[in-house]
Amino acid sequence: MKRILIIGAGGQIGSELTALLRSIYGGDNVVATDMRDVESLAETGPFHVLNALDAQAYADLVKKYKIDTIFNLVALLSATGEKIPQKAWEINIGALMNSLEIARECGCALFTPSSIGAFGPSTPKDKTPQDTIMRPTTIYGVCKVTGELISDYYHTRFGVDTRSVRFPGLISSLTLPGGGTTDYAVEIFYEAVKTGHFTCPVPSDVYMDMMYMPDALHACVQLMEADPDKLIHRNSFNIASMSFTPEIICNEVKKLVPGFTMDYQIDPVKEAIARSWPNSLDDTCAREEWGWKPKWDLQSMSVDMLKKIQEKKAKGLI
Ligand code: AKB
Repeated sequence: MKRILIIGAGGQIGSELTALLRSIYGGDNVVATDMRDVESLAETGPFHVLNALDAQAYADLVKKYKIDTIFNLVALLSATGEKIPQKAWEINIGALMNSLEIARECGCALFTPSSIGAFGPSTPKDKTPQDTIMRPTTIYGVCKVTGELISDYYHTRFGVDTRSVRFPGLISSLTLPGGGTTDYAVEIFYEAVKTGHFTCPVPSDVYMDMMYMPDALHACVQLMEADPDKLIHRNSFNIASMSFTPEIICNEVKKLVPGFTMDYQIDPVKEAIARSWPNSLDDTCAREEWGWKPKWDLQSMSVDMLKKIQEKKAKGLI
């Protein structure tokens, strides 16, 4: 049975991944940590407040709980990163370097997500290949490419079991994302339920890859369970399930929420970032090397998102 530590467990991915990992490996075997005190994470297993930049406190927890697998989910996202680039580097790379060193010292496997943000304007835009040009123009992307390279280095140089996927924009009804370029694809559902209207910060024609959270969580578990002998790549795998523009998702929401309207107030930073990212990824390597196969598409995801957010509204939670 794995003994898992999650850093950044209070975020969009972590809050749901913690629950899933605890359901698979048992509550006591999954230690959740976050910068902030997140009461709900303490209800089903151990929880500690941890600043992942504090290497000593981080290593102490790994040793105390005899951890063998770390999920490093600490990150400032793309749009926030452009406001405070030095801080973004300090946090994103600081947490990663501590994770790599602790994984090396303590013999842990390490999962660190990369992103479609690792690509840039000179990357082939459609069906972006697994191995291709990576010259991102955001600090977030620079951190992600650095993360991929240094994680592969730790694997080949020190034998650390590092693994990663390039996440697209993640859509979920549980925890809101914050500071990302793809956040609009979550916000649209909340606004559709709350007010019937959404003002979109990303231009109508920009394609980006997106994924429903259950598929993203499944990818984390499946990759960390994959047979290492079958992995040709490690850091990091393209994974994909749906790609759409704001106009396309607006039309999907309109089908499900009669009277829904959307207009645009373009955020120039988000527009520049979105236009620098791929339209869609080729995920053949992930499919072949560890059996990646998404379950959700735009239509099924939209139906489920709206149902869950409507339930939240009925309970007075939003
Ligand atoms: C962001 O928009 O910054 C993230 C990402 C695609 O990595 N959601």
